[in-house]
Amino acid sequence: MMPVQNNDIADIFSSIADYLEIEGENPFRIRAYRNAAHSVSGLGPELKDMVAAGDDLKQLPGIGKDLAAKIHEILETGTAQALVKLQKRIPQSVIEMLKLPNLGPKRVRILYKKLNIKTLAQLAAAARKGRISALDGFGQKTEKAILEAVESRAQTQNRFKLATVMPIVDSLIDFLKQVPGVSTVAAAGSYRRSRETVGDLDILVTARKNSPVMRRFLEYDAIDKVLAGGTTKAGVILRSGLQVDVRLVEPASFGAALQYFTGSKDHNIAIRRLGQQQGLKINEYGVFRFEKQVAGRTEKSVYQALDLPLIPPELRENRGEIEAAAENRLPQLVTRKDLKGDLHIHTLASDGRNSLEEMVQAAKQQGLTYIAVTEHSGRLKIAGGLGAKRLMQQIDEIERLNERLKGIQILKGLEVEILEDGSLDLSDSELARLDLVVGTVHSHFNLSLEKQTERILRAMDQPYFSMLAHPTGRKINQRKPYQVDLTRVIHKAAERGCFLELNANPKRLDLTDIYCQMAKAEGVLVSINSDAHSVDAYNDLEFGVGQARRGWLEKKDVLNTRSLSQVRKLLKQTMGS
Ligand code: DGT
Ligand code: CA
Ligand code: CA
Repeated sequence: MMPVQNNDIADIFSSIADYLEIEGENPFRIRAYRNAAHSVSGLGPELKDMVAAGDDLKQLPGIGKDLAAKIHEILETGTAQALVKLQKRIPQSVIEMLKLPNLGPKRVRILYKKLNIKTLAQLAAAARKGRISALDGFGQKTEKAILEAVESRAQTQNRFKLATVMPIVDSLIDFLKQVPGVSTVAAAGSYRRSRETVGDLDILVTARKNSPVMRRFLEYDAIDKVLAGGTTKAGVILRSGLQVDVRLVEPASFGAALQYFTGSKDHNIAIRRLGQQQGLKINEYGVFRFEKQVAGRTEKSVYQALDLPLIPPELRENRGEIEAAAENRLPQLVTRKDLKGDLHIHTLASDGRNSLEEMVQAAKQQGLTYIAVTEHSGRLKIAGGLGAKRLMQQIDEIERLNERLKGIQILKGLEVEILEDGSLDLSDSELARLDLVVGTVHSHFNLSLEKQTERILRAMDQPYFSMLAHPTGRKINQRKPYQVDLTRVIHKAAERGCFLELNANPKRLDLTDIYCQMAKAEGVLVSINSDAHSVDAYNDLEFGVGQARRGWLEKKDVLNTRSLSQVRKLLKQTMGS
């Protein structure tokens, strides 16, 4: 279990308050949870450290005996039984409605209790029929706003971030593997292709004839609702809201099924057409010539039947991968092991949660040989940004620390604010002592395409500018990218010899696959950075690598696959020119 942070505890308390409010509980109890959430999230020290030191939590504002006990419970188990019980009573999809701009718990309660609305789809249907404006406290304006909000979210919001799905997949696969008679369990679909979001999960199973696997799947603990339960195919919705389809396939067809259900659909259509040209029929059961199965036990055999090498799942989008495979020029995609360093991390000095030494040791354990410390610059006050004075202190500290370090070195960096006019938050003479400058847009997201692009290009033209962090600022399902012409940004990076970040945080995954491909085509190196704010965030590098692979990037296309001395040399060219 990952260490529980104060924010996790605060989230659990606010969730409990939301659920209680939807249930129509006593307002005092609801307020107690809201106050506690507020108190915990504003607390300086971590509760886990306070508990370890034996502090009495009841001394904290808004925390009585009951809530103190719940904090202990959350620290020990990662959750509160009170919340688990509520989650069993009220579907997750009802809670989803709270995320709409016009709906708080009071209104969701009315919709749920009076109209029995449990999902966004039911909500939209009721709004279209005018049933919502007929309720007390909802006017026609609200009804229209709700409908618009549901519809604008419909396309993206019911997709789950890859990182959210990963632990769910791991637990489910573990569960299925335990069922007697099961031999193989594999995840297919967009999940296997490492798409940044997953619509539903597709799982394939092979098992002995009399295995109870399909029956046992329906008893899986995390299921909210069974949609269909057959002997070879079942579909359910988990309490998280994620739909899962499980298919039982014959071992002789496993490879064909894996190929088919991995998709993408466009890739499959192209593959099937190629088969037809060679007199082969390809479907989820196998590859057939005149009704005789000629391949399909393994996925490799399916591609082999077409005279193709196995195509990595991340490339299967029908974007030229089949032609590349036919001409034997598939890229050797970058892997996590290829990464030698991380060029964007934070520590306690700005808004990170671990000390510099902790971040260094954790990086070393991850097999990295260098990290660049890149705190926020002074202008970003909410993130404890560093002005020139504190930056110089940190530089001194890093230089001292580097002398003692073995097997890893720290590069001196800064995540510097790009100001509205494209200038940087610190002066050239202040930036000159650094090894790299990572430029970032954290403000004025709403500029026009032309203005935003000009602003960023001007920043890239500054004499000290190494890399553009999270180039579009988007947060998946949460914040749209700001308007920026990345084609021009990539041209500029090529011209200036600077770099683009692929931010590996699974909420960002910014650069996207298409622009990775474009950067590669222009010879611009991409740096896969964790943007870690804590020691466990280095694990996110894996998601960045997944996205890079979808963007056809090879080891040579990625800056931080280079050795420390090569990286130093490349970064030096971006400093003071
Ligand atoms: P998702 O779930 O929206 O994130 O995306 P996928 O790619 O997982 O799509 P899904 O779950 O609808 O279907 C899984 C795979 O099954 C898909 O990638 C390719 C295959 N597939 C589904 N429908 C069709 C179809 O009509 N034709 C072909 N050739 N393949 C299909
Ligand atoms: Ca799927
Ligand atoms: Ca599916």
